[in-house]
Amino acid sequence: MALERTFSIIKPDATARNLTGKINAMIEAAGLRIVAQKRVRLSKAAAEGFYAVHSERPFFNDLVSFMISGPVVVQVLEGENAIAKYREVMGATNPENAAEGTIRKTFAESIEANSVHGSDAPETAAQEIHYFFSDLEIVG
Ligand code: RTP
Ligand code: MG
Repeated sequence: MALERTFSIIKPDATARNLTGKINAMIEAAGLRIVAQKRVRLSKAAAEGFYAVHSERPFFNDLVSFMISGPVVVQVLEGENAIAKYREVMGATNPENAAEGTIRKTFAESIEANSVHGSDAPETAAQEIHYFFSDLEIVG
C-alpha cells in the first residue's frame, strides 16, 4: 500500500498536561512519521471553520470553546494506511469505550476533552491538512 497522510491535533486538555511528547511517542511507536507539526492557538473563527461539519450538533459550542481554551499542536502524520491506523491508535471518541493502550484510553478526560483529533477519510484528511499547512511545510 502507498504512503498515506492524515491530520492530527493534540487538543488543549493534553497540551495543558504537557503530554505532547508522550502522545508523539505513541504515534511514532505505531509506525507513523510526524512530517509537519506546529503549536498554535486557534481563533474562534478557525475552530468553528474546522468543525463546521458539526455546526448543527448540540455539542458544537462547547467543542469550539474547548478547542480555543489553550494551545493545540497540529500535525501531519505519514505512513501506510495512516488514516485508519491513527484512528486505531487514538481509540474511541468516548474514552470509556476506548481500547487499552490507545491514546484516549490512556490520557483522555472525557468525551469532549479527548486529547487528540484524527481525520476520518482521505477527503477530510486532505482538506484538514491544507486548512493548517502549505505543501512547503510538510517534509516527508
Ligand atoms: P475527532 O473528530 O476530534 O477526531 O473525534 P471523533 O471523529 O472521534 O469524533 P467526532 O464525532 O468527529 O466529534 C468531534 C469531537 O467533538 C467532541 N464531542 N463531544 N459532548 C459530546 O457528546 C461530544 N461528542 C463529540 C469530541 O472532542 C470529539 O472528538
Ligand atoms: Mg471526527
